[in-house]
Amino acid sequence: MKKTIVTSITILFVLATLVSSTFVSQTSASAISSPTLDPRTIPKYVSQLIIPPVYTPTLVVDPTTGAVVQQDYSVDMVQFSQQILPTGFPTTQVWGYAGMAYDPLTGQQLGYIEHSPSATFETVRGVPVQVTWVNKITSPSMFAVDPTLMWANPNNMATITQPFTPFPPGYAQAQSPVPLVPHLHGAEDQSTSDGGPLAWFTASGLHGSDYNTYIPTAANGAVDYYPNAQPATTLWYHDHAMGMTRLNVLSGLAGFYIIRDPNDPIAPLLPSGQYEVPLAIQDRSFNLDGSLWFPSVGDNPDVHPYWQPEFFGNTIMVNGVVWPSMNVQPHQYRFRVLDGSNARFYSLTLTYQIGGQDVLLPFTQIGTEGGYLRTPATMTSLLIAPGQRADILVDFSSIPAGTQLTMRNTAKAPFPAGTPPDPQTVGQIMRFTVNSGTPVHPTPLPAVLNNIPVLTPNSPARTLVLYEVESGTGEPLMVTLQGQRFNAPVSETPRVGSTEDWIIVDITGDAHPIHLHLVQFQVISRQTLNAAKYTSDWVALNGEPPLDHPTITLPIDSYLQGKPMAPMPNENGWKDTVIVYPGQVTIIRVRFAPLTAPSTGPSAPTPGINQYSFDPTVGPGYVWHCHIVDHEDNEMMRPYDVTA
Ligand SMILES: [Cu+2]
Repeated sequence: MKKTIVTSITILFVLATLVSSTFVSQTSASAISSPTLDPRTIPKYVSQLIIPPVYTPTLVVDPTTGAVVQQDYSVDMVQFSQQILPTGFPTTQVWGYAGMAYDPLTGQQLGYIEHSPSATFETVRGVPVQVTWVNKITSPSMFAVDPTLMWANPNNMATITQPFTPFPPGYAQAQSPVPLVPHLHGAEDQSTSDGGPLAWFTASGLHGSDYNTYIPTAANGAVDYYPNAQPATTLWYHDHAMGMTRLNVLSGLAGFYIIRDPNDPIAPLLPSGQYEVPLAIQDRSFNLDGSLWFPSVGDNPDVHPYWQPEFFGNTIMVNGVVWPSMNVQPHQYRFRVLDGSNARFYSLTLTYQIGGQDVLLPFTQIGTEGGYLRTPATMTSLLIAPGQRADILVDFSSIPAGTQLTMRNTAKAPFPAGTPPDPQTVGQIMRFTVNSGTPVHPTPLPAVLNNIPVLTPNSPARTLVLYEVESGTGEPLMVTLQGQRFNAPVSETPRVGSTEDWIIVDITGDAHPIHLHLVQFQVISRQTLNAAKYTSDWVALNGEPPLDHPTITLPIDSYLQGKPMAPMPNENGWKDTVIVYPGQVTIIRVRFAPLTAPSTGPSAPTPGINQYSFDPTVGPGYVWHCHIVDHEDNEMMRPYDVTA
């Protein structure tokens, strides 16, 4: 049976190849401008969910006490094939991180594991981590590198001019070698280990201007040091190379990084072991041969031959498997949810049927990007944006055995005003089936999970504008922060120890998940503003972006409408990525000090005093950016420097 399926798919693939090559010779754009595998032909819930393995560290032990003082890892970036589509469909060539790993449930050593999303780092608060990252990608980029963007450009290729070359083949000088740089998203780390966009390195040993290595290593690698002093949470690691992040992450370069705290009073109350599962949700599109599809014709092909403002896949993948199924016990589960997609937001629900009626299963969010929420938030729908994590508890203990629950998505793309998801495809994420067994009901949680301190600004606020530059036909040409290009002089130079309000004004048409490196921050408020008037006055003051002068601030006060809105209940914690809505002002409070610093008293951080275990003013500095990686790749990222 299986063999028959393989054969017929192979025949289909051969036919499709013939058809598509015929098209390529005639109209290359139409043949490659849509994926060839219809997602409605992919059976759902036939593959079991895969739980990523865990990297095996080399433990550095204090010879006197025997205590583990550091965890060392060696992780490669490699290309391999993976069964992402259901059995019987072709495998998919992907990139991923690879290293020695073990099965988290059995503890069994699995050897050298290649998977995407890749193995998880299981780390301990207070035990620093050192990773030797090695770029072993010797094949060209799978997708069209757009050399008209500001990008890594390892070959220093000259500016390209029209007529642009269609992809494939694209520009050989841009496709290879592939610059990569792993970034640990959400980490408190020195900028020399932060994996900034210009710290890339290639398999052939070429380096970006910010390339840095904590200790000497091979030229195709870099060693990063993560102090791991911050509270227990779910971080993730992914590629961050300049102007190529959307391609490298889509290729598969992402994974979880979990920090656990042995003194965490909440963790013992939570589901663990087989009941604790990371879920990386990513959208993808496929060709009939199983290969990943990515657009290679730009929205404004006269300016950017390949760049599109957002990639939305037509298929949902969880932990590297399309539309997986998971059998669960009648027990509470802890899911660490990551939106690892390029641009797709998700509004997630859990539905099942009682008497032919759809019923929503409520669940509880206990944590966000920086750790536990102040108080648990019970909800029936979770909104999550690219880059964000949500730690949720789902109780299956009162659901009858045999019940099937579907995790669905209702978020429009682009968010919030785009197209509703097709209920038959990207409107579905995964399925849970409740096994029979003795139900185990959950342990009640305390009312307060985390004493999130109240921060008080001790430095001036910054007003920061999100501005999209459009062509005459209204198509985006670039998306900017403050109307500035990435390589304009650094304008954000917060002092170490300061607490600042960042007043983020979104005068684009879309929501943007804004992420700051180094810090976790607090969401203070959102408020509507008269965006049309603010935009016209801002442009009258500054001119049309991209600007060639420092941005002149236009105060928001006279444009505000209505009342400020409090953060959502699931935003009452430390966050590193915040959804900024169009036509709104979103205020976040950012403290350039360790998460563990007190908020009051003589030890509270003050401007100019560094409380980190490292010096954040040393090195190439940090970035803040939109985590729609397609935006980040086209100017929606700016450097920022922490200053003494
Ligand atoms: Cu954006």
